[in-house]
Amino acid sequence: MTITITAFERSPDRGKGLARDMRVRWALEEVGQPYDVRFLSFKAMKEPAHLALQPFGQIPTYEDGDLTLFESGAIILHIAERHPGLLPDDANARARAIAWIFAALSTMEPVIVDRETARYEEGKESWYDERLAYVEKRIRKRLGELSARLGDADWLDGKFSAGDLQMISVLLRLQSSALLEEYPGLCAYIARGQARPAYKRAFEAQKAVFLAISAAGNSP
Ligand code: GTB
Repeated sequence: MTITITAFERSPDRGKGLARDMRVRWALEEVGQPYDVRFLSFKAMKEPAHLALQPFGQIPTYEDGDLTLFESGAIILHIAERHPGLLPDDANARARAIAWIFAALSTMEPVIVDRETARYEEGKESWYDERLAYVEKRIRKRLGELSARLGDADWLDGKFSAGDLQMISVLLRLQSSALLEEYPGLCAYIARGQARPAYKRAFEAQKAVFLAISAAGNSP
């Protein structure tokens, strides 16, 4: 049975690959697993059929036979554990790669998402610029620490792993800001991830959805 994931019918990122289905697509491409995508409108995401799969009414989800998963981190860990290619065989190296998945999601992503939330929800407030300065200070702290750990290495711990996939996906959320430019080592790290054939296939697949909608005169 083919794996099915869910994605936005009309992604607000207009094909930039920033929604979290991109991470799942990338992981599936890395391990060579074919997949189908069920596209959801914002309305359908909040209806009972989807809420039964994803209690928060979000994408992505993952269905494979009788297994349904939500949370992109759990999905990527599952894919990496189920198929060779994204986690090392050595038990300790494997544990460290998994630690990097968690670091991406629970240490890096919250401060990065805080910047987006501040812009959407507080961007018009008189104190927004001051708040943004604090938010960006927290992001710089984490980027500096991550950059120091990565150093001159290609990947976070030996070979490319699901930890790098998750970390690069999280860092890409900063693409629209100038913050990343202050960390050339991280820019090169992201570029290495984006140069992977699996990343490119995943990116083109999600972009094709936006292009098809635009061609039909239905720009998101
Ligand atoms: N913790 C969950 C996971 O990792 O799976 C979070 C899932 C999540 O945030 N999903 C978002 C969603 O469904 C899409 S990815 N949002 C709709 C809703 O909550 O009602 C987040 C996202 C959305 C849009 C952009 N963008 O336009 O650039 C980037 C990222």
